[in-house]
Amino acid sequence: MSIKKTLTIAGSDTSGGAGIQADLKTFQEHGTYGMNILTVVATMDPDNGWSHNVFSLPVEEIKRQAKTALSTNVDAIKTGMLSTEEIIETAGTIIEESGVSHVVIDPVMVCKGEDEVLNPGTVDAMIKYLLPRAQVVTPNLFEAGQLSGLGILKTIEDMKAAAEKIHALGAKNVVIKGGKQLAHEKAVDLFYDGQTHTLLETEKTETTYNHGAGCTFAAAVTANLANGFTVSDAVFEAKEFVSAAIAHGWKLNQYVGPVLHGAKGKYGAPEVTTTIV
Ligand code: PXL
Repeated sequence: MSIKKTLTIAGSDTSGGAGIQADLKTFQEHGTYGMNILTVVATMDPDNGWSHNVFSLPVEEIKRQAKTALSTNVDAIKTGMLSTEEIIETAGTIIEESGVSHVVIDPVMVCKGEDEVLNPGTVDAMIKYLLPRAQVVTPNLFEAGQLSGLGILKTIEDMKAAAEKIHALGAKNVVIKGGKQLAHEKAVDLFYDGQTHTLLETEKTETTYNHGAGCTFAAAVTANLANGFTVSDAVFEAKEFVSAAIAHGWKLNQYVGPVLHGAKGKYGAPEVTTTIV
């Protein structure tokens, strides 16, 4: 059996927990061969409360990377931080030209701890260029509220309504990560395949060391699809994988605690239950 090739179009998180670092570590843990097209370099200033700076690469350089990566016949593509409308459009074109059908869109809009949307206009660009090409889209609560136009989502019913709107925008499968933010006793995600709403639940982990969880989840879905899983099996395993990674999150410094990407392989995963709602 040949090794599957997984490609992420995303930013570098210099602190190593999120971005391409999370993606490549997660691809490796799933036995796939990881590659990347770098879009931005994110740095954090220790002299200024770890505030983020996002440096975008020129689109020409992004296209040059795409030519390299796509010459290898990749099996699945994931997107992460895309900082401008032009970069989002470029990512959409790269996906289209790749002919790859396993496409996971993680619609990153903010970094944890930062509350500004990356750039006005990026939400509309994601709707136009990325959602119609998504086999799976993995917004968090905030991102799902933005993409659906429903604003702040508070309940499972809100999440269901948002998932249906995002599906209608062209994404074939939608996973809304409620995580521990939702007022619910478990850490809950909602999976919608256009027909059925399924809740995936785990026990909440009381930790703030969860930096990179979103990227890790989407990367796990991507690798699972490359490895031939069905979408629902890919999402279920990704929930196990990220729940283990969060449960073993750790303190990198006074500002940030990343998830432990390799936790499931080392320590096993918490139980995930599914319920049709
Ligand atoms: O977690 C979102 C995220 C994605 N990609 C990059 C990041 C971050 C947050 O820090 O730096 C590159």
